[in-house]
Amino acid sequence: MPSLIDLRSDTVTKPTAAMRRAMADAEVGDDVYGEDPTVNHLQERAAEIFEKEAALFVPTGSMGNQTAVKLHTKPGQEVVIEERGHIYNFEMATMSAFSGCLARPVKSQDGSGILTWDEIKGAIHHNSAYYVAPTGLIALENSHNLAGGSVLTRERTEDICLRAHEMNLPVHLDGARIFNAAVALKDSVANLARPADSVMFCLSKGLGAPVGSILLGTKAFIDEARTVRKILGGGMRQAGVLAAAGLIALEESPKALPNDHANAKRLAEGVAELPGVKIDPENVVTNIVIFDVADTGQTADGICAQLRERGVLMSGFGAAIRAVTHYDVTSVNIETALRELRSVLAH
Ligand code: TLP
Repeated sequence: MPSLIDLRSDTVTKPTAAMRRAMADAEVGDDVYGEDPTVNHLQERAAEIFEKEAALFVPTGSMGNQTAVKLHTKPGQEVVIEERGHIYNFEMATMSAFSGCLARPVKSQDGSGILTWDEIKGAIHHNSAYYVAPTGLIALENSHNLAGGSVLTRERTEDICLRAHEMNLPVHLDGARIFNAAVALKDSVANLARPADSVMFCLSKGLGAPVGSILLGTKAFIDEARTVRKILGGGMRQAGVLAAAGLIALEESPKALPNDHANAKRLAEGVAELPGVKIDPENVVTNIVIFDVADTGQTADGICAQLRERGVLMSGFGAAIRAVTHYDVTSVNIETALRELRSVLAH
């Protein structure tokens, strides 16, 4: 039986041979004492690449994001976020349970998931009546997962952050896939991250590490983030075995992302030709392909179940299906996935 073509997420990648070797050979120490040399090296390299003062290795993107929410806000405040944002939709209700905050979701009027300052401004409560919950944080996402991997340019990020800072509001950037955004925009992750007060990126998505994310910010912010990470149970001891794979992901994997983007584009173009499917391949600029199947006469979950029997995995999200490319997916796999999808939709 040929192996499955797994397009559910870029989180499914298996560590490369080089990552496994590095993990086996990693020098380690107790990271709760700050003594793991490989973790320290990873954090220093990440801070250098992003041109931020300091970085912290965290087990998951969710922990990195929620640590930032905790540090930027006070209980009773609101977090302004695009309505499909991950921090709001897919991190449980952690911003309320852990930070005592309420999400203030905002719809991006052009459907791109990329908010303008005017859209954000309309949702901000600043010097409002005392009985209105004040805004504590603006949360951005680049690339925007549920909006089909759309990207936030450096200029838009700068504009939003500048105006937010004029109102004394911090901005956190969920950059789980910021390396994909940088490739699509032909810009650097440092430029995309610079205006934000804090940034989280994942080593375990398109970059292919088995585990881990990084939170970045000022030295004072990261010192406090270390305490919040411990509160959340994220002090990982000899985490150098994970950081070793993360270092390879950080240094080597960005080079391969253009290939993932080309595969996603090809998939989107093929999918757009199928009857009843709605997607504009022009909007697919990174590694995420989301297409609407409401008019196919079948449900997204039903289509995904049939695809699974044919060895192709995709995820149903309401009336849409998401497929994510990554380094374990080849261009031949994309053609096979398209063939199977075409056949499922013909029944
Ligand atoms: N996203 C996962 C699922 O949770 C949907 C995926 O398969 O795409 N920010 C963004 C933008 C993300 O897409 C994700 C994971 C996270 C944060 C959280 O990262 P983890 O899973 O490491 O907690």
